[in-house]
Amino acid sequence: MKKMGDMLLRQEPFSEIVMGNTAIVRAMVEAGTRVVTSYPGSPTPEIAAAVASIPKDARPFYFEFSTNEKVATEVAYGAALNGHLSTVFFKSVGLNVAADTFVQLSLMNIIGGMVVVLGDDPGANSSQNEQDNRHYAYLSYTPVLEPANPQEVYRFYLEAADLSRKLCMPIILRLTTHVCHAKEKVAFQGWTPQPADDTPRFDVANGPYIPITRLVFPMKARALENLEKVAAWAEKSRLNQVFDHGNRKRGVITMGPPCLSLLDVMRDVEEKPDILKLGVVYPVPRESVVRFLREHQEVKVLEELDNELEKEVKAIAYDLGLTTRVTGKMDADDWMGEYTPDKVRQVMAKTWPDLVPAPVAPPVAVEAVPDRPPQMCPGCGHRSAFHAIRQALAGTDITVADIGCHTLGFLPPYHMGQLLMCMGASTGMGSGLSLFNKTRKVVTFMGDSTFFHAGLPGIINAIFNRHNITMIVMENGTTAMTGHQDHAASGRNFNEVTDKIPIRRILEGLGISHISEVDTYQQEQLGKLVQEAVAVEGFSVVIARHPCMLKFTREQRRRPDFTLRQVEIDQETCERLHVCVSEFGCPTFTLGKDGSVKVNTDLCIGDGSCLQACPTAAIGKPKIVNKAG
Ligand SMILES: Cc1ncc(C[n+]2csc(CCOP(=O)(O)OP(=O)(O)O)c2C)c(N)n1
Repeated sequence: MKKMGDMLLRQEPFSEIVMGNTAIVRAMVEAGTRVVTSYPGSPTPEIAAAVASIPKDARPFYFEFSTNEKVATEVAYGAALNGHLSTVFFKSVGLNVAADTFVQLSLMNIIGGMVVVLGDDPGANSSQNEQDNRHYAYLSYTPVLEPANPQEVYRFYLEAADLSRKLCMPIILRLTTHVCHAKEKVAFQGWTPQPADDTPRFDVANGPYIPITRLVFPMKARALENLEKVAAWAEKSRLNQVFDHGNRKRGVITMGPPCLSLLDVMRDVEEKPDILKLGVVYPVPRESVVRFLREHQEVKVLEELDNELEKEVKAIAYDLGLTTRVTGKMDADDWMGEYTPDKVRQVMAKTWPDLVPAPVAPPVAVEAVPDRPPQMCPGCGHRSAFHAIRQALAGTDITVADIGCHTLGFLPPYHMGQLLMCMGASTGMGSGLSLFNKTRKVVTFMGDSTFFHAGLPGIINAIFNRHNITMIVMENGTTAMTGHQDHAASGRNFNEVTDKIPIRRILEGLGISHISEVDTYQQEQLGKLVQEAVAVEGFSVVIARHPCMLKFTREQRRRPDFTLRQVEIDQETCERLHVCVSEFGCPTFTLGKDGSVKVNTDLCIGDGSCLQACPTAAIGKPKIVNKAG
């Protein structure tokens, strides 16, 4: 990590193979960014990992993980009003949480400049939907730059920062999963550290900053004027690019990764269409589009997810009465998933079958890759919790999931969590499910990071409105699902020890009278506490606690005195009831064709949480094995 940190601060120009998520941090350094904020969410957490690789005292900017995306946006905005170039980054759905703040940003005179980095997720690789955040750009009058690869991530961030500073307005840098995680050799320019100006420059005279009543109108007018300035700049921007193949019959207007896939698909095509690749995707550079339309008889708009660009291009063609035939999604009917080369080949083959032959099935049948459903790690405290809670509940209860590793409780064999929405939604949904419901207990789950992120309003609502539900806080001390980022109850904050804000004390402070807590490995006790809690009329809480074992084991394995322990199954005692496989479900156990159960020694971490699951006590206590991790 130190090596990465050193690289990110190198002063001479250099080239290095890096991810998009790393390239952007170098750009932040070069641009003179002073404040960076975030809340973790894929595909962006590696940006924070790259930030963390620069030691705090050498880091030229302040970084924080805020409690959620809205707060992160507000912190970055506040800093920018003092004159500091700021950046906030988060995942696609993070913008839904940040939206109430975000949509006002373009109304404000953000004197320091502010770049909003979005990690959109076509393909829903790690999100609960595929939302196309270009829609937010339209509704908030915020320009969008969209890079296609790590080199462009670096370049586009520098442009976004510059533009944002000059026009004192927010700029969205829209990344997608592919761009965040792709690796390529990126050429970086040199960097000369500049002395920071820490004068707090906030001045009401730069405002208005209070968007109420009639003030809203001049502020909105400012946003619209800024958008026009960006549109004029976009016409000349080298972020837009024409690939002139001398084909005046057919052209493609595209952007980001779909453009790279298109170039790939067109490699062997003789009559390659011309390509207009937009880097400024909102506002669309109208003149450039008009020129391209006039030059071609047919234009295909190729874009991932929704058809924002297609609507723009068609509207321009219609307004000017152009006869160019424009096609897009409406013809190709392909609104889902990443535009990989295979996908783009399919789409293009529908539009121009004479140019791009439809993909043929591979000549040799390729064996399908076996399904690998997500699962909890060996030793995961959530597994012990779900195993115990499922047995403790009556079976008719309604169980409500929340977002996090514990969402996986919905999978067989636990079936704990029958509905899911978004972070922090479990308590509100559970409250609704408890209304007019005298017969089925409602049990909701929530992770500890989620508790602080968006959990509290629903909890306070349940207390205030006396909803009859039991909440189980799955406290593992970290934001596990997104890669172990700290949160307010972790006792650490971005690598530094800090005070915990204890969840129990918050709940007590809210006046909840029934709160119990237990380590989830104490499965019987946990089951009893859950039964007691659901018997309570009103809002009750069980804190089901166990440290994230993936994090714990990783840390242990780095210690020189680490010894690996593993469990063993006594085949004499084992009655082949298979509870460890079919009910406890630790992936460590594998079922042989002869019905015997074996321990997978590549997986077992010797936590011993499985011992309680075996009715015949055939699983022996974890023993030291002569193998270091
Ligand atoms: C609005 C939003 N922001 C971020 C994420 C990414 N994300 C998925 S799960 C999760 C939190 C997981 O932490 P926690 O609640 O502690 O549960 P754990 O994974 O530790 O069980 C986050 C931040 C998201 N899904 N939605």
